[in-house]
Amino acid sequence: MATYSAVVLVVVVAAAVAISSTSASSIPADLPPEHTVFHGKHFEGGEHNAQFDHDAFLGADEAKKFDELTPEESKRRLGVIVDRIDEDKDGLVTLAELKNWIQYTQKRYIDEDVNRLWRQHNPENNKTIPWEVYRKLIYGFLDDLTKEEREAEDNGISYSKMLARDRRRWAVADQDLDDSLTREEFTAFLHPEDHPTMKDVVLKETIDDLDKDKDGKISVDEYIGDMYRPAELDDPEPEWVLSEREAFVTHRDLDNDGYLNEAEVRQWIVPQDFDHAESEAKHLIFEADMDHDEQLTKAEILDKYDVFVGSQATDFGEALARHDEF
Ligand SMILES: [Ca+2]
Ligand SMILES: [Ca+2]
Ligand SMILES: [Ca+2]
Ligand SMILES: [Ca+2]
Repeated sequence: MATYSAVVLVVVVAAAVAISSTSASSIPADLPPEHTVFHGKHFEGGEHNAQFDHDAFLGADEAKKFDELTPEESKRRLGVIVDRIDEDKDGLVTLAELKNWIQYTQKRYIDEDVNRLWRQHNPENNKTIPWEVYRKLIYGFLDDLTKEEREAEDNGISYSKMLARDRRRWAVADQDLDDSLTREEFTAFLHPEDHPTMKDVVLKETIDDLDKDKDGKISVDEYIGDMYRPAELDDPEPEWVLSEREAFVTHRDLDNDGYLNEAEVRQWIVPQDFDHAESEAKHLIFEADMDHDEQLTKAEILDKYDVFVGSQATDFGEALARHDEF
């Protein structure tokens, strides 16, 4: 499990940033794309989240299309993709080939996402989008709300806070300080996870989200509260939560003062040498490599097609599992 926990760490940024989506009921559907584009947690409640792998392997848009397919059609298309991944056409998919593919799909996903939003926010295709244009488009409705409505909090998040957060992220993405974003700057704004210059602001956003009592440091309960909330107050904590508490003490709180400071959160969510695509490629090989030669044949991949892509069958399986609970 050691490799996976590293993936969870990076994804916690995404989960923390996406907190606003948990209060989505009262928020217009077209609110800030950057609060929703992040993918979900790789492991949630200790359960493996297959959707995370599908998104990494296909890109989120493409993964959605596969969810509509029959298992047969899903496998057929996966077969075509495997032939593309196998760059040297030797019939085996290596770690390097799989890693290249994952990087390619992620880049394609980000390009398409930015293209779509760029057109939407800038229909005349000007060189830049000024802050005021973006603010009016996304937060213009705030002008008609009362101060109380703007500051009403749902799970620690209010419209005012979302606006302030976007404003801060915008300012960091704006490299040439003209308060307008070029397409490149806008990409950093929407997808800060891949931009070294955006690391600090993502770190700040994560700490803001986790630090519920606003004392500037993350207690073990704040750390756990982001991943787990008991249904009833006195419910005993499941095993995985107890081991997360232990991980806090042994791996996260490096100076053993009982809290995570900024440096410790940074080390946790943006470790120096962490490679998302490589870690995901290793995970997929681990899941499908039946003969343990650390490469995948097409047969091995198609055999575990539900690990790589979705289909109606997976949804059907989930529906059945849910039905069993009742
Ligand atoms: Ca090959
Ligand atoms: Ca600019
Ligand atoms: Ca705190
Ligand atoms: Ca500490």
